Parts: sequence; structure tokens; C-alpha cells
Amino acid sequence: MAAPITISDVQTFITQPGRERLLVVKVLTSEAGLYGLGCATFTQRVHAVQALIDRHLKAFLIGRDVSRIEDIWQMARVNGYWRNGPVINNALSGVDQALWDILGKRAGLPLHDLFGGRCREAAAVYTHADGQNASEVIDNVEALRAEGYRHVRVQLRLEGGGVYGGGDAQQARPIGAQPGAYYDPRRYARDTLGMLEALRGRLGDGVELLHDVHERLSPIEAVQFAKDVEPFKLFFLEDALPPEQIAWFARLRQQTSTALAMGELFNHPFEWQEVITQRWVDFIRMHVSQMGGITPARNVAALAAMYGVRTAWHGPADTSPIGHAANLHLELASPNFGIHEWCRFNERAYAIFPGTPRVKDGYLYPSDAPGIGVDFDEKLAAEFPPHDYVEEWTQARLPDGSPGLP
Ligand code: GCO
Ligand code: MG
Repeated sequence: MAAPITISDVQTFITQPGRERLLVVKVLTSEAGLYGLGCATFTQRVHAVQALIDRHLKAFLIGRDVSRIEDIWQMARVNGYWRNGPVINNALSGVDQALWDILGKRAGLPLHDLFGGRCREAAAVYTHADGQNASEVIDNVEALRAEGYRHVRVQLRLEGGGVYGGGDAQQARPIGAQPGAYYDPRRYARDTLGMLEALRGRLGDGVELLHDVHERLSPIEAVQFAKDVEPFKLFFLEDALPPEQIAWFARLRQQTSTALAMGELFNHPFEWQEVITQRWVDFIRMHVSQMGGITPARNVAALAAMYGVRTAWHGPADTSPIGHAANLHLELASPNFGIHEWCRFNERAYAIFPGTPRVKDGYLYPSDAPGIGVDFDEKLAAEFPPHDYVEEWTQARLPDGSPGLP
């Protein structure tokens, strides 16, 4: 029997061709020229994930047989004893995706063929439109329609530029209120309902609309809001509740027929198992690298299929092109694929990540290259180093100055 191909090195790269810092993992092997690439992007804590890989995971991985993907994932997950956190999961994901990339390159097949083959030729996508008021949002939606998009997520943008939580509460705050990203949940709900009314009034049913509450309402306000948006027939309403209030989905589900999506903040199996097996949501939205990569995502997609739940993996700008391509392979082979969140990368990102899939008429098309199908220009990536900053938008505050959820 031929000697196994083993991991000879693990390298990490942080690049920022656009708004977000992206973390790429490169797994090199004992076979010259054979390497894999994976996405480990937790943009808010990108340096912590890089340090975990460079200082801990790399030593664990060197010398292991590249074909033992599941074994490596299970062992690496518990190697630090404590597990299921955002930093460890993203580190695992970078390595896991790279090992799947290597397997596809060895087989000479695109990953979706290794996952059982295509259930569809391309993945329907949605992308984002926002605006300071309803007519700005309508203009942006119409511009995307003209590009061929049929599914659009619509949000009102705050004065400060954020798109979650609407209405900056300039109203009276207690003396000495702390600085922060203020928002007013009740005004947000009212303004958003007004925006959806105007959108349907102008565009009718000719476009599928999605909206992200981004956990900005109290549980009972979320129940009321999910009922109030029913007439607008949303494709889905996302993150109506925070992960900490999952149990409220039982009530929410009973009270509304609006399709519900949840999961981008999930890191622990308990979180996605419950909302799936209770049939509390219609779309799971996990960020694949926050789960630990392709290996867990495949298993969870299969579980969701059994409960009539579809996938809508998290895919904004803080998922790298490698991560988007990995999502796409999962989606092409999943019978219960729902929709792909697309962030419209700039041409710089396409140059740094050759092979990044492209959208045509609202569909994301894979390349037929073996593995994940996206490469990485390390030299060009180094020209766009990360800019570090303290997150402002996550410092959310309610009108009375008390901490809110971002
Ligand atoms: C989405 C998300 C994002 C997150 C962002 C956090 O649905 O796309 O809510 O916009 O806020 O990924 O870094
Ligand atoms: Mg979201």
C-alpha cells in the first residue's frame, strides 16, 4: 500500500480586499504542488483565530494523513478539551475546507460531485439593498432587478450607516447616557413595516423580499412584528430572536405563517439541533466556518432535510470567496437547498481569489475545477493587509442607554 499523503505545513493569511478582514488557511502536503485552501473568517476576531491555528492547531496537524478528514475534524475539535466556540470552530473550518479541497484535487472532481452530484446547475442567490428611506430602497431594489436578481434583502439604513435596528433614538436619553450605536426597536418596527408597504405597493409580487431583524426586537415585539409582516409575503424573516431566546420560537411559530430563518450566530450543536428538530424555522442560516467547516455543515444539512428545513448559509462580505465557493458546492448537492446569500465581491477580491464563482441572472455558477475551485494569490493578497479597529456597530444601545443586542 502506497504511503499516505500527509500534512507538511499549515499557513495562514489575512487580507482585506474590501470591507472585511478575511482569513485564509493553506494546508500543504507531502506531495509536491498538492495543497488545499479553506475559509476561517471570523472577521471581528481574525487575529485570535490565526493565533490558534499558528500556535496550537498546526503542531497537532503536521504529519497526519490528509485523507482522514472526519477523524482529523473530530480529534482537532476536542484536542483543546474545551470546544464549540467561535474561535476554535473557525480555525477548524479553515483546515477542514482545505482538506476537502485536497480530496477534490486528488480525485480530479469538483466537491459537489464528491457530495453526491448536482441536484441543480446553479444556486439561486439573494443580495442586499438598503436605503435611508423607502424610496431609496425601492430604487436600489429596482437596480438589482435590472441586474437579474429575483431575491433581495431589504433594510433601512441608519444615519450612522448601519442597517440593523432602524430609527436612531435622538429622543431624550437619561443624563450621562453612555456613547454607543443607539437604536429604537419600536420605531425600527414601524419604519420597516412602512418600507415593506411602499415596496409591495410599487413593485407588487415581482420580487422576492427578505428582511433581517438581526435580533433587534424583544421576544414579544418579534412575535407582533412577524405577524405584521405577513401581508408582505416575505421569502423569509431572519433572526427575529437572539440565540439566547430560542425557546420563544415555539410561540413565534404558533403565531405566524411568515417563513423564519435563523442561525448565523450559532456555534453549538444544541442550538441548531433544537430549531431543526422542533421545526421552529424554515431556513437554517449558520455561518459554515462558525460551525467548524464543511464536515459539520454536510451533516446538519442532511438532518435539516429530514425535518423539511432548507439551507440558506450565512454569506455576507465576512465570508471569503473560498467560503462562498464551499457553500455553493454544499448547495448544489443538497436536495433541501433554499437560497445562497451573495455579497457581490469587488474585482480586487476576484483577482486575489481566482476562480471565485460569478452570478448571472440571479444564479451563482460553480467552476468545474477540482476541489473547491478557488485559488489564492498570496503576493497580491499581501498588498491589502488588514486594518484593525474596534467594532462600533456592535456597541448597540437602547433608547434609555442600556446595552442592546447587535
Ligand atoms: C447577514 C448578517 C450580517 C452580519 C455580519 C456580522 O444576514 O448577512 O446579519 O450582516 O451582521 O456578518 O459580521
Ligand atoms: Mg443576518
